[in-house]
Amino acid sequence: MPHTLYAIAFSHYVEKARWTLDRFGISYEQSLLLPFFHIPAVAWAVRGRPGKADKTSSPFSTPLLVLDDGQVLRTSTAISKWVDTHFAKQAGQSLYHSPEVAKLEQRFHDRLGPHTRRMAYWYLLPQRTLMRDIARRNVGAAQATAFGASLPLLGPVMARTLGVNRPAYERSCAKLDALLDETDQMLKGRSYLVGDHLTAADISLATLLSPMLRPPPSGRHVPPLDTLPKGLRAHIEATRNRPTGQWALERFAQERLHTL
Ligand SMILES: N[C@@H](CCC(=O)N[C@@H](CS)C(=O)NCC(=O)O)C(=O)O
Repeated sequence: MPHTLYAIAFSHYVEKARWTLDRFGISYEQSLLLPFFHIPAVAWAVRGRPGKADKTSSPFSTPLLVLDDGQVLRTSTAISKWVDTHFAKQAGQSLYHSPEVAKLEQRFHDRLGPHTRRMAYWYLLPQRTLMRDIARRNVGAAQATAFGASLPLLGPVMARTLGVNRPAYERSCAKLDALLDETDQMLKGRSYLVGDHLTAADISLATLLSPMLRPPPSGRHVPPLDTLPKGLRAHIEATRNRPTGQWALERFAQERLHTL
């Protein structure tokens, strides 16, 4: 059995895990899923023994990697640490060469990922045709059709679960702005957040920012910029014009695309 990555197909946390795996040429199969449809798939994969909820996700969250020996890695950070121990260190490219890296990774996990996700869903959830198209291009036909048909029901549940409402959206915009002020400063004159090669901190920042950046598509289908709602496009353009946005696009171009 190959390693299997359970993945909400367009999740930025999943993309974080995929980047670390792909960087070291680790092969795996993917079970590509949509929100809600991931729950039975993950429950089956962990044989009914879900993990723990954290600040940003439920006990059934993805990414989840089932290794070829049956071991289960339940979070993007656990996957990244496993890649570090078994592959990156040997290659002299440790993903965690300083304690600062893990601190930054946690900070982006808690303070960046949930906000870019909420901002994206604020614009996308009301666009049912676009949501159905994203589903159709990311997973198999049966799942996409079932998701599309359930969207009038699932959309509001997703909005409630993820706190997608105007006041929370506005708070997320302000939090993203404040975080980018910090990272713009941190990245001044640097190619990497810590040290002189790519670490888990860089991968976290670039991927968890990606809903507001729309880098070239890597492991998933992301709609072309001109098909996105105007407000979302404006956020993307603003992020791309910031030093952190330019840095992240450069990281995707130089250190992600060739790993695909
Ligand atoms: N702590 C998790 C967060 C992952 C996360 O938030 N995943 C979302 C997709 S963007 C998810 O699977 N949500 C569904 C759920 O929580 O059940 C990690 O870093 O692996």
